[in-house]
Amino acid sequence: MATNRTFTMLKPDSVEKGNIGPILEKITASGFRIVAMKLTQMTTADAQAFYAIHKERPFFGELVEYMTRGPIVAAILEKDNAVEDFRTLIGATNPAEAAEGTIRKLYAASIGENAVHGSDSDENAAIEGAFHFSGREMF
Ligand code: IDP
Ligand code: MG
Repeated sequence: MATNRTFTMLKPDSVEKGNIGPILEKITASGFRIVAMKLTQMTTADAQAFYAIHKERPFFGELVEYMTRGPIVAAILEKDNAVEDFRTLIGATNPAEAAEGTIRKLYAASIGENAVHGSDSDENAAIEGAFHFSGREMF
């Protein structure tokens, strides 16, 4: 995957609250092109693998429960400086600390249920995109 791409998930709380449309509107209005996208649901094994880096953290079990409780929207996004610009657009992990106008400030309930995922590096964007999509699903 090229380094001008990032990976996102609109997490189960965003889907439950009917926020898919408003969040996608904000993403595309911010200049991101949708390269791949689908509604899907992670299994427990999927979430444990996706978040393996956090497996020793005290919130790991809670995180896996949350991320598997309903469908998500997974997507690969393209823009110059995609990883960094998307992290800016979503805001801090804790919505209480997220900047005004960011997706987490607008749509997240708490540090645990924080509406969206954004890759933290080009390397992880490629790994995470490949976790959810085959080459035939990327445009
Ligand atoms: P990030 O999503 O902003 O990159 P990470 O530190 O990578 O944040 O954490 C991954 C996810 O784990 C967060 O998005 C959030 O859903 C959850 N999480 C992080 N910290 C906490 C916490 O202190 N309590 C509960 N859940 C947390
Ligand atoms: Mg992270």
